[in-house]
Amino acid sequence: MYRKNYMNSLRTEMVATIEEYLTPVAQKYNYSDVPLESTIKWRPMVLILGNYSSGKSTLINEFLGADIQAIGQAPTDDSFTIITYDDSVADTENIRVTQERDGKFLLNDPEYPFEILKKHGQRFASHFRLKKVNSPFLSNLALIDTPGMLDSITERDRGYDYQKVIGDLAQLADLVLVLFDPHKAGTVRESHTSLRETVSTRTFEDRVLFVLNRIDECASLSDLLQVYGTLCWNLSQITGRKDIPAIHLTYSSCAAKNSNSHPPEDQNFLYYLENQRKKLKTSVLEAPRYRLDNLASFVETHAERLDHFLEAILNYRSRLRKFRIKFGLIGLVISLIAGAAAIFLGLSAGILGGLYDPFTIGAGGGAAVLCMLFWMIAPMKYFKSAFHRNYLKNIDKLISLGTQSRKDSWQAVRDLAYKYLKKTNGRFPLRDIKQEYKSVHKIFVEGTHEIRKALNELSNLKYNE
Ligand SMILES: Nc1nc2c(ncn2[C@@H]2O[C@H](COP(=O)(O)OP(=O)(O)OP(=O)(O)O)[C@@H](O)[C@H]2O)c(=O)[nH]1
Ligand SMILES: [Mg+2]
Repeated sequence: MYRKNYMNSLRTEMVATIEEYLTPVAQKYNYSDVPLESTIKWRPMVLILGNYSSGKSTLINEFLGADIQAIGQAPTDDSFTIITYDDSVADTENIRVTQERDGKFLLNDPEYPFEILKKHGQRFASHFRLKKVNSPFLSNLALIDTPGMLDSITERDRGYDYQKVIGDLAQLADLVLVLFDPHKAGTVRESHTSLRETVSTRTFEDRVLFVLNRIDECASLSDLLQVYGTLCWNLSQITGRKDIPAIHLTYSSCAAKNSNSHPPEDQNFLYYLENQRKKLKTSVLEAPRYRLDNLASFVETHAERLDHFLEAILNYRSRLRKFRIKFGLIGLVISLIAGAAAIFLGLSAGILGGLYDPFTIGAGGGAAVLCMLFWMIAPMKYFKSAFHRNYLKNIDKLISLGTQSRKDSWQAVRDLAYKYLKKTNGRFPLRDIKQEYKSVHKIFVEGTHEIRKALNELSNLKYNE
């Protein structure tokens, strides 16, 4: 209970930090169209991907404790279904769908974080829906059932970009389950690529769980080992890594009873793997904890990017100031020389009386002032616009790119900085930006440190504490 409360208050605090410090800056500079917190303030989500008929819906029904999703041998379900808790129904015995909503509603309701999926169009909207279910399993998380992956030729007929939808959903999700079955243990290259692109490398290992499902369909242990070997090989090819990710080996004992034709003595190995299904369920129930990690990296990533954006803009101004001082001094020296030259010429032409004559001093001073005014109007303006063009062309010079992390985050806001400087022509309210930089920088440096400390404390608490 203590752990749960601790997690909830940590979550609320992080969302409040984003809302108060990051979103106003993000929206002001067009870093994000929607409030940053809108994608993460809803409940933790678990995305379930896999080939068609790999057992996604069966697994979900098992978690929920009722037949909520349709199952079948052929590609059965071509919809993305958000399955969430209905806390308005007190009864948790007779588990059922208590409410259904269609895609149009879901994509437009600000209560849900799915507005970013609107861009996938009408066809996608008609394949997107929400089910509310009164299963206690859902009390702290939501599940997303997805249409099975097909081969890439058939994928093209869906009428929307399946890979991109998966990518966007993976970005919203706190945990992603990728299911394989023994018959198709290596045909998810494309989906894996889109996962790799969207799930940040920092959290990929923790957030993506691979599951080899339906293992009861392996005729014997050696058959299973062969399938497992093929899957490991394919995954290492896809991920480009030598180490093999952990793979849960599971099956549905209920579905197995109805379908299995293998002699039981050849399938003794199943006995040793029975606990894997339970372990998988425990990992899924840990989604709220993953949400905290996810939130922490969310704060870190966006604070870092906004920090670098503002840093670049401020650097532009401080360099412009130095440039102005330098060229002002040059102008002053030239003006003084011009004044002295005017005195010298006047004296030698006999127009002026003597060196200490007030008229002589006035004429020299006047010439210097005129020269300075001219300098400020014409050459200075020209050099300033050359300065501006130069920095727009070499915008990377505005920030030091010493580490890979700085390079990555700068890459994400480089265009934004370019557009902002171009639009404002280098004229912007400095005091406001300094203030914004101060608060974003504080979150970036101290806030993220505090969050990590709290997460470490949390990991020291026992699961049922
Ligand atoms: N033997 C066996 N059969 C299973 C297992 N899990 C699911 N099945 C069966 O496999 C078939 C497909 O299961 P689904 O749960 O519909 O698979 P899905 O991944 O949701 O499929 P799509 O929605 O079409 O992508 C059904 O007939 C299930 O009964 C399992 O662990 N073992
Ligand atoms: Mg299904």
